[in-house]
Amino acid sequence: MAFEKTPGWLDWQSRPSKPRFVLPAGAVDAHCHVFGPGDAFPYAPERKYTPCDASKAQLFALRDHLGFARNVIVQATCHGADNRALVDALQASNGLARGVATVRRDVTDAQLQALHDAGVRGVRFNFVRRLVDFTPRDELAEIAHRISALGWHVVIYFEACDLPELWDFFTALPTTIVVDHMGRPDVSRPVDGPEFELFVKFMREHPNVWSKVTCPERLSAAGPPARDGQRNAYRDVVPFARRIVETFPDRVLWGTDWPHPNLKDHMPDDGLLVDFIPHIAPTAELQRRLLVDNPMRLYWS
Ligand code: 0GY
Repeated sequence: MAFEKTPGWLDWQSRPSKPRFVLPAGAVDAHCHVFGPGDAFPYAPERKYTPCDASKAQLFALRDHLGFARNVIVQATCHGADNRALVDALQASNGLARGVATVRRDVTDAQLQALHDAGVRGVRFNFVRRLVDFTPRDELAEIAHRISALGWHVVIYFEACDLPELWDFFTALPTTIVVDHMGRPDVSRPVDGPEFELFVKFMREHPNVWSKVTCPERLSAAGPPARDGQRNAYRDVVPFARRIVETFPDRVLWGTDWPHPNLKDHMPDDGLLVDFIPHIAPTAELQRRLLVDNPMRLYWS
């Protein structure tokens, strides 16, 4: 089936640079996606965007090019709760990929077990309105209780302004919780201002909450990097990510977010994104926890 991309869709860069930063052995790209290919794995009817294809082989080639050893592949909203592309990638990874799926209330125990056998270790609850339709909280709570029996966690994606309203729901979840992209802070606001303080409090008061310190290209208010200053890109995100890494070194994850859905201004060079890591995790010890120890504990133990 041929799919037409959303108008203005930016395709991922096919020739990313080689990072200067050498990743520690065993590093995990803990947030990335596969899209289709649509011919084999059709995009979901309820999707809010139609991406370019981004296959498992292309993801694994990027992994090797950047120097990662493993991937955590997160179900993207363009596939809805049809996890076939995700499962196909996990099964082709020789155990080098784990997954985060999307499921609905009607998922059977046998289907959950099959996802587990393929390498799924979490479900994603998405609260970003431009990406998904509303799902009743009682449905999500029910799913969380069912997947907790498998030892899985819940990945949550929300905008910073929605944290106050979602707080009680999140803090009642019975599993480890992993927040996508630091809860999407507005980085034009102060790092010690009320909005980000609330996120820090969320993590401080709830030891089951982890954060991905991901997506500087998505969060940066400074816009796309200048051609001649690329290695200084996204610096306005550094204080936010570094604060989370240094305050909660055992509960942070990092990922490329390849193939970077829904970016409007520019498509990042994944090599440059890897070069961002030492700015937010400045010591070898912090880098090892962020890139190896934490994801291995959450996804491979
Ligand atoms: C991301 C961010 C986005 C999209 C999705 O599943 C998705 O469609 O996660 C976004 O548009 O902000 O983490 O890939």
